[in-house]
Amino acid sequence: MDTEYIRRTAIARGEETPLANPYHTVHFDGFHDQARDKERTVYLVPKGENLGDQLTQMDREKGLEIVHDRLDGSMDNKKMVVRFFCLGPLDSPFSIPVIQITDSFYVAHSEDLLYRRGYDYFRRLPDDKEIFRMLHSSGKLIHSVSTDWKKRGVMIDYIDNTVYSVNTQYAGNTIGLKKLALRLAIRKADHEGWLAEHMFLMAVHGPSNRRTYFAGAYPSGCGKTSTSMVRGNTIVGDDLTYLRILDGKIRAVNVERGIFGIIRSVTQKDDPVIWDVLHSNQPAIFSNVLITGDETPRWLEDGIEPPGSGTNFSGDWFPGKVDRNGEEIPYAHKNARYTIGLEGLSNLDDTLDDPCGVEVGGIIYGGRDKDTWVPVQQSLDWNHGVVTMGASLESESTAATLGPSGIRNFQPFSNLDFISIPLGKYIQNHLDFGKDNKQSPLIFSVNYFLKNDEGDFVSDKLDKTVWLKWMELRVHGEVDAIKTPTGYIPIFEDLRELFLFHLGKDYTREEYNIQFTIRVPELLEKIGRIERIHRETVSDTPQVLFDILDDQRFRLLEIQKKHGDCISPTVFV
Ligand code: OXD
Ligand code: MN
Repeated sequence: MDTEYIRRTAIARGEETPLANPYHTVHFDGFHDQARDKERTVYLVPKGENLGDQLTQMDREKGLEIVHDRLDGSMDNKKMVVRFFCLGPLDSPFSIPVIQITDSFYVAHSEDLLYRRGYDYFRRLPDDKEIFRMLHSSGKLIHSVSTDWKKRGVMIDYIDNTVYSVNTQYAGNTIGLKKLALRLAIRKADHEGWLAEHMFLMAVHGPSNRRTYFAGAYPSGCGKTSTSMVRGNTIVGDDLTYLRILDGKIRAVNVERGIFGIIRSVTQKDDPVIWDVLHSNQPAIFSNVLITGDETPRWLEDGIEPPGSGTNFSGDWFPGKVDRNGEEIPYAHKNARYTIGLEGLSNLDDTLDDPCGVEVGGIIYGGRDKDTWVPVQQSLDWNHGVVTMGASLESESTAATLGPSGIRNFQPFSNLDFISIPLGKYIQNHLDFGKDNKQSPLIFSVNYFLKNDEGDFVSDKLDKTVWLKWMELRVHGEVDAIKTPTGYIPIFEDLRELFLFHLGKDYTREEYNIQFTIRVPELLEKIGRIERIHRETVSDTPQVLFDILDDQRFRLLEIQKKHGDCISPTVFV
């Protein structure tokens, strides 16, 4: 079988190492190659075109020259792997065929776990079918690791539907079907009137086993995978979703069939489904974890006593080991990952391969936000959700991208890293998508990271169970809500019941008041930030964005006059 050949060759070439569990391998990326490199990910733009100040771009001809030069000879004496895949279910209105060429058997092996095989599908394709093309070279390797990382680059040639990735191995930079194809898909979606999104897709199970599908956009490392895995529900996908209007309804599919997930803080208690898969006979590739003397993977915050030694991305590791700058090297990287197929998950939804996808009941936006958004709220309507939730999403940076973590960044739709058309146009596409649709999904925002004045989180990791169940009931009009200047928030008694039923927790009015207090000064500052970014850097922002932000500012100022800066939810009842 191809897959077995690919896996064995990855091991034989030292790109992966077998572990004690015969179904597991580990892959290490270079010390400087542990996350997505945003700065060196560049759109190649033909003369006369400009994608706007938010996107990194360069002249197409110059870019092609650079990338061809870097590729020249970079695969000498290596084997070329050519793979055929399909994004989305096969033979469906969502399918996009993709050819991947790579010199990395690790990349090919990862794609086998993550994507739908498409060789036969390719053979059936009409000659004029649009195909995405991915060309990857890890470049020069020393100890199986890309060494020319200073000349690393991801170049997106959208004119030719081709993405080049050179001198890097980290999967977020190299797996063509993941974020590289997403950038091409966003352009295709723009031309064809659908949406390609950085979203999970899941069924939230409501009363009488009703399944209501939600798509959720959270920046990398902000709880997207863990939300899609919340107990008592079923998962369709954790990262990439295509949405199309079919027969007047917004329907969606998972682009992938596997998970390339952050492993940090996966524990047996909080993430039992993933934990079980990672301890079973399902094939898995671990990356940038620590491997102990008995060939077992360990990751940060795994709920077990930290290891005393092992091998990690820095070589032999021991407690107190420091890097060249004197910084302590953790035993595993914060952005260490696992790569698995979805088929082993006990909570997999049975619609995964449905060619027409699932009907979407709700869309959720969530970021790492310490001081503005309440834990959950519903937008006033579609446009209000697109503008004040999707287009206003901000989040603190995480280890999924290179650079410092914890900095508040503009992260519209959690898709900014991948948007490949001018941002204003992308926002307009979202506005248009829900426009004529009587049954458009409801739009919600969530925030798992809100803190109190002492800097402590005001909600618990497991509380997202309740926020999901509340949103599910809202989609069916089965709970009321309280209208505030920023959206509809839950009624205390409903949450109290849901907490008791789903978590056996005695939810208090005091918790509710703290969590759902409207923080007027912070919200006004946020409006100011979003408005400024658009005025200064997004020349094609639709006017309606400014109007909706102005209205929200007005509502907040009015209420501030009457009730002050911190407004308890009881004020609105
Ligand atoms: C990912 C990412 O790996 O968004 O999914 O970085
Ligand atoms: Mn992602």
